[in-house]
Amino acid sequence: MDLKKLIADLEEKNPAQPLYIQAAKEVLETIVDFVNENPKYDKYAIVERILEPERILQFKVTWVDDSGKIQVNRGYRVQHNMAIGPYKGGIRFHKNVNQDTMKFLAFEQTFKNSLTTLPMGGGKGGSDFDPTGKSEGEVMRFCQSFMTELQKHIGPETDVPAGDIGVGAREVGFMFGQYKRIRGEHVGVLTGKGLNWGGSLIRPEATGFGSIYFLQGMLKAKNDTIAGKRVALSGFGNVAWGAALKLEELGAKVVCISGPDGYILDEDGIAGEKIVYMTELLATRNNVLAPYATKYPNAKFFAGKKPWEAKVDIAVPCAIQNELNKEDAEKLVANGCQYVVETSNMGCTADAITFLQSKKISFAPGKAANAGGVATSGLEMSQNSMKLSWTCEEVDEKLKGIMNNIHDNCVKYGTEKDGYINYVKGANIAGFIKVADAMIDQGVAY
Ligand code: 2IT
Repeated sequence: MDLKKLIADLEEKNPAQPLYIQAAKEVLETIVDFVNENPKYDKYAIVERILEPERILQFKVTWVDDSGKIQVNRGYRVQHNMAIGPYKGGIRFHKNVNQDTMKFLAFEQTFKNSLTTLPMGGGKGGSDFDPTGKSEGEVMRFCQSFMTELQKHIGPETDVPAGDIGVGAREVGFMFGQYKRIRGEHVGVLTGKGLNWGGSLIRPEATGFGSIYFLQGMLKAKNDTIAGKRVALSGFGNVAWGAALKLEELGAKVVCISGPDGYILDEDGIAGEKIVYMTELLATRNNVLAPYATKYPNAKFFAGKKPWEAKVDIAVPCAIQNELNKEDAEKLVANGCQYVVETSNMGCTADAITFLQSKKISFAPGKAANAGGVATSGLEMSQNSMKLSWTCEEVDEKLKGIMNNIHDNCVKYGTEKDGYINYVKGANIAGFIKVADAMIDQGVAY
């Protein structure tokens, strides 16, 4: 493959889509040697084909707010790649959602889902609907209107959405209800469902748990252990919550969480009832973390700042893309941080990753570290198909096995001559192989 030409074409074909270009460029740069060693991929133009989403749906979502005013939003579903299974990926409700966001997330999802070893293709959806401060009725009417259109394009064997930023169990419930109302079918068309109606145990915790299981692999690879480590998380949503629970269980000390308004430094550790309080703050849907410092006066709140300036051993970005830039990475390294576990999708900028790798920091990319969420969605799909439910222990064991396997694959394809594990390269190559080989087997069909 001609890397220079592919990147030039990528930039020309996707004008004003910096996120998609960032995600795709990272993959191209890390798989180039592998692809050139295996000529079959060029013969079948796999790289050119994988760069093009199979389908991009954009639709209008109108709804009536509590004051009776008509609101208009945009809805999206990017069906990126179906080679190894039905499209699978979350739905994001966030004011910054646009086609670029959806494309980069769907692209990442294809590689991530491949890494899980479960039969799931890659997709992503969402809307620029901003849930902040919306009433329950408004959220329900929005979800119903959104699903009225989306249901034309999804199904348990074609495309199975789930939650993401701004979409939790409540929104999945509203969307599931509308799908069922229109189609008259109670099927596994969404994951992240409630336990009483087809959901899986451990799915709520899975993204955070999985990321910490992955971190355990990173520590083990360096003969290190988790107990007593100081950890900064960003965000205070579902992902940070799951990570905080697992970190507490394993004896690490979480000292930071963050919100759009700033970050909390709590030297007493964010554990126990404080993790429960995080979920209460999230449930207010005001998107502010400042009240934490009022409730726990020993904690300090730094308005408008990011947690990467705190002195920690481990940083776990759990919020949103490009939340950790080179300057942040420099501060972390200067303070002795040894591990960065990207748990948000593309949470670090490209130059932050380059910097961390140049300092031989152990860095895990989101598509490997956060794959536990979608992996457990895959397990939810399996349970739906069997019409059975597994216990917590069964799901958790499978999740652990999947995360260990992803770690092993990153080591297999990403270990460099000096022994440094380039997890970005390892994840991209391992994720690529399965999708690429399936595409070759299936002929020129996308
Ligand atoms: O980014 C992600 O992997 C998710 N939001 C979860 C997707 C899923 O289908 O469970």
